Amino acid sequence: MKPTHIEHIGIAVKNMDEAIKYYENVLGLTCYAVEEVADQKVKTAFFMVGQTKIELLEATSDESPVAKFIDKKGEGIHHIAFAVEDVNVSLQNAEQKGITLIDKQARNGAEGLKIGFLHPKSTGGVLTEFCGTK
Ligand code: CMX
Repeated sequence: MKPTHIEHIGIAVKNMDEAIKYYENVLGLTCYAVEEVADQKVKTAFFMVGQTKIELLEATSDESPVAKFIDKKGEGIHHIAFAVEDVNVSLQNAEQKGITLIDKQARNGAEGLKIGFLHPKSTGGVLTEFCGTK
């Protein structure tokens, strides 16, 4: 159950191209992938920092969770993703400990990984994601 590391930090942005410039030109990172995750109604861009990634998130629809988040709170840190061995096991463990799940079952995320979210109302206000290969 214990996460091995922070897999990525998700950051909600209004304009992906503009945001990429900051991470590349100011921080000196390299955007190694841009991918649309249709299931989540987002476009993503990834940067590697050590073994952790920065994931920029741009909404692809007004119904996207990221569009709603930016409307309410503005751009900024959207979620933290913990690397776990088995997303379904981690979701079940969290639920047994009284946490409200957004996803009862792992679903497909960016980079071919399985993902599952915990509701921020039961995690101290931090939208929390489990991320893993199974
Ligand atoms: N972090 C912290 N709190 C958040 C939040 C976030 N990212 N997103 C929403 N909330 C809070 C809202 O501020 C709101 O709080 P208040 O009631 O105090 O105002 C509450 O949660 C409900 O928010 P809402 O705007 O009414 O939105 P919904 O309930 O419709 O949805 C949530 C909220 C978290 C269930 C939804 O955003 C969700 O399912 N998120 C998981 C999926 C996701 O975010 N996908 C995009 C990233 C995908 C990827 O990384 O590949």
